[in-house]
Amino acid sequence: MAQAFPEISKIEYEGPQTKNPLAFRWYNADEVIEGKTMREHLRFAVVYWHTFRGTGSDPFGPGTMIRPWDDGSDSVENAQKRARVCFELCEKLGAPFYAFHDRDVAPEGKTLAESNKNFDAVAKVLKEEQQRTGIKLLWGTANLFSNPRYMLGAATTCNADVYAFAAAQVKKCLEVTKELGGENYVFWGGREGYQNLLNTDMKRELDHLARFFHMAVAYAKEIGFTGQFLIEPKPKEPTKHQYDSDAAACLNFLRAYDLLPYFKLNLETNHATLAGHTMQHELDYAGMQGALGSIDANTGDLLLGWDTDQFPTNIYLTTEIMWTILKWGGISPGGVNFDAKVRRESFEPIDLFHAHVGGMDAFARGLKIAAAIRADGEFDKFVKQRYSSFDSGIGADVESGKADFKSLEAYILAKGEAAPNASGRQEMLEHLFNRYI
Ligand code: XLS
Ligand code: NI
Ligand code: NI
Repeated sequence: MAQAFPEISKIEYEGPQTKNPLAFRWYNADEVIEGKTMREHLRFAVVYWHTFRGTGSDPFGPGTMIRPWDDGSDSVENAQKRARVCFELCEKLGAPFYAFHDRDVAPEGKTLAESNKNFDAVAKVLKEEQQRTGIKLLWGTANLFSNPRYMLGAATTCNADVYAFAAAQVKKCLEVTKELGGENYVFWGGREGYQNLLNTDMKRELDHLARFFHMAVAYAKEIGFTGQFLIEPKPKEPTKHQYDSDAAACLNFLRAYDLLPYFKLNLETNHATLAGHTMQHELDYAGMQGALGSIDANTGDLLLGWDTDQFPTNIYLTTEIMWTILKWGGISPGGVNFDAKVRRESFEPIDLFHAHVGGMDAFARGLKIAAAIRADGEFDKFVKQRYSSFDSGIGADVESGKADFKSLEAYILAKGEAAPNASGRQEMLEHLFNRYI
């Protein structure tokens, strides 16, 4: 097949001084940081849906993207051709992974059987290309939200037939993900949520969702799929109340339904923003519970209230993310997955390269800065000192469980007043952070 991007050769690391926009200034795949290469830390993945199926349409106008390799048809041949282009892009970027929904890679047929056949025909090409290039599948997922049958949800629908259809679709997607050696499998909530409690039995819907996940766990076991299951929180869009609203809500749901041992979280920056959290908050919350699985690397626009899925370029953001990921010991077998789209005005094929190179470099730089922050240890020292009243005496009694309300009361009665507080020094710390940037 002729190349889709003939004018672009493999993107190389040229160092911070380069003026070449299609070279890495920071992402040096083999460079070792804290004992691992950048490639191993970052595990970059290209997403199929935005990058190969995004048209640039918005509610006010049709698509704008120029994609010369795509004949715009829904044929299996066109889907297979597109699959090969995906690998050309990943290879030239040096991205070791990709991720897909079942319906992005292969056209949906008139029946489930036909859809499965189409999926197999494209999976065959994906497998060939994986073998040819060594590029791997970070995760697969089923699209349980685009087809109108899922208008009321999939695993939380009130229509048992739709529920069964969704189960069958996930079953097939698990099989294909296993066949392709996928290292994870993602559930993003799609239309699992509600618009109005007047027509919704929330308890019943959540019970059904939990049953669905238990069935997925059982089937994975049955077929020997050992990839990590991930849930991707998002608070709204498309429904007003998405059940998997944020890290805390997901972990509570998983714990309540005995699913915690089988799942971790795939956290996305733009979803954290919509939830009214920072990405760092979401990562730290998941990390402290041993549930930090993977990230969808993108960014929103604070002036727009929806999931704009832009490519991340903000060094503060990538530093905070990588700092927290390092803190909790990394994300493997997860990765840094660019769930991001070029904007509709960036319609040329080369924009796909500019977007990914910029995103990869921003994360590489964030990783380097985060490692420098950790090596100096100034923040750690400050935080440790801040809690030092719990290292000995009455504080240590609290942490060890020795203290109770009576002993704490006796302690304060004897002392008369608490020791004075120390300044939080936020401005000093923000200024210190800038020193590393
Ligand atoms: C949508 C989600 C979606 C998932 C995969 O907002 O980010 O793209 O990552 O289903
Ligand atoms: Ni996502
Ligand atoms: Ni998203």
